[in-house]
Amino acid sequence: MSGIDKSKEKWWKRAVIYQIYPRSFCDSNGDGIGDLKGILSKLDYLENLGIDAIWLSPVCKSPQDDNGYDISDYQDIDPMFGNLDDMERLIAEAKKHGISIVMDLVLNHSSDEHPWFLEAKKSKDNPYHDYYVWRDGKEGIYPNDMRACFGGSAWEWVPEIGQYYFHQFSVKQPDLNWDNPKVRREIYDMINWWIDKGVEGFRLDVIDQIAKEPDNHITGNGPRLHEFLRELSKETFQRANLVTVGEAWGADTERAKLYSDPAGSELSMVFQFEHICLDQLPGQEKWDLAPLPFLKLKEVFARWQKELYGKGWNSLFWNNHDLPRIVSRWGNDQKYRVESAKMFAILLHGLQGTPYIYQGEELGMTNVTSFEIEDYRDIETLNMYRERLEKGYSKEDIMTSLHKKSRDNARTPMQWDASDNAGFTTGTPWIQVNPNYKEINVVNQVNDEDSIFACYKKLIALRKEYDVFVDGDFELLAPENEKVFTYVRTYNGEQLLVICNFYGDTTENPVAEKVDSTMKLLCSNYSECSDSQILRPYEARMYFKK
Ligand code: TEU
Ligand code: CA
Repeated sequence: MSGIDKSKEKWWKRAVIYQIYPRSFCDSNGDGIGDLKGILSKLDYLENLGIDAIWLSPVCKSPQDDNGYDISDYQDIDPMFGNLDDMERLIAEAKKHGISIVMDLVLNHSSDEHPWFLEAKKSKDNPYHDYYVWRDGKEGIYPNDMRACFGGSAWEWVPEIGQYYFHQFSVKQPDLNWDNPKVRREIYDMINWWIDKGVEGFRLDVIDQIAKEPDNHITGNGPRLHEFLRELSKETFQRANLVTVGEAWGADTERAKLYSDPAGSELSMVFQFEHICLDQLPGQEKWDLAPLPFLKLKEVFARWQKELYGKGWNSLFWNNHDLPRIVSRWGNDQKYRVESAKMFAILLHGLQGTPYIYQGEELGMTNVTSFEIEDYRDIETLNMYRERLEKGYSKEDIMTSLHKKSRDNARTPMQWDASDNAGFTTGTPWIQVNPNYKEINVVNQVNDEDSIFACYKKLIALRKEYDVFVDGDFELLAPENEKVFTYVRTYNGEQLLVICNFYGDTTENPVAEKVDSTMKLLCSNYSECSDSQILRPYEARMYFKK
């Protein structure tokens, strides 16, 4: 059992959350797509790992244009994943394992197949018309030059009514109009319905984009954003002791303090991306590959740790379903895969905030470099491929970017064992399994004390054991050191010292003098740690003293 008393206020400060991408986790019926019954069959695995909650990527009814981030019925389950009974069973069974279900709320947009939109596009005076964002215009002359996130114009022409609708993502994801109080009321009722079903938290998809003002070219951080969030929270989340996390690409520390204000007026915590975007140069796209500025990475983490201390709450993550795998991205997924995967875990789990583990991260799953363009499924990837070819990029260049940054790197099936298709399905998987599954899988790791899995399990348990993980302050050590990420946290006489060699060569330990015999080694990624002067490739150590 997770060991967290969830009746306590702010229980999520001590929690570790595990993200499941349902279509890639476990398939129970051989149709090649993961489903709710599949998740149900893996609750023992998750309880053994020790996590406290599952963030479930969307399972509601959806045409699956963006793998469920395009919802056509917020109060039903997509048949591909099961039905409402399965969902209720999952909520109840997970609870017995000490695991809360955190649903993914996609509130910025719906599917164009949602009944609201089907009505809205019938006529300008349809009662649902104002549920979406429309502008008059002429075919071929867009209201303005705004671009959609997955390529093309953000405006789509509907000839029947002579208007354009606004979509920040794909054409099949029309933006909801939050300025309309009826839309907000519908959303609150829907959320309360899920709370009544026993859901214990919500992740809010692109929540910083709901208060858009296309006439002013505003997408993120619109003027009414925090007004909407406070109302949303008051009408729904504040009824129950939930965990709520807002995905906010555009949040800085000042905004994060609003989102996660300790008084609880908006959300529990913010999920922001400043650290993870550092290998993208200003004004460029993520596909334009750039090296990671390591000193900047340390500065960014340190700033968030310091600024939010006592004033807000952050999420801690390296991975999710939109990001490439961290061992492949900033670590070494060959010779030092195990060492570097553990280093990332130790570095992150010593920080203040709520850690998120994305499925397979606890095994050190890697990017998939064997994919040809035909193997990809993600709408963002496929659209970008077409656009860049048209712009004259070489196929080779594009494939290099995809192997490094495609969202499908995170979406290959979970690797359970060495049997066909990694034990994910008995059928044909909707997306191919990473060919390295015979080596990297659950069965190989779950009973091995030296595995990446074991390292994650230990780190999760430590967060429950020592208060310094939750409440300790933060000081970055050796900020100018080009190889080592090291910091110390202190709370009530407890001290936590973390030292990580971020690179694949041996380096001097810049804080060797801080390690003395009074310090207990809580966690590390090499079995023998007697020499405190030298750090081996990707060596990471976590020390504690009281
Ligand atoms: O992601 C928000 C988002 O901005 C991403 O699409 C991001 O731009 C992209 O992944 C970077 O490459 C959320 C969901 O997490 C994502 O899966 C959805 O596609 C998107 O919203 C639309 O709902
Ligand atoms: Ca299935």
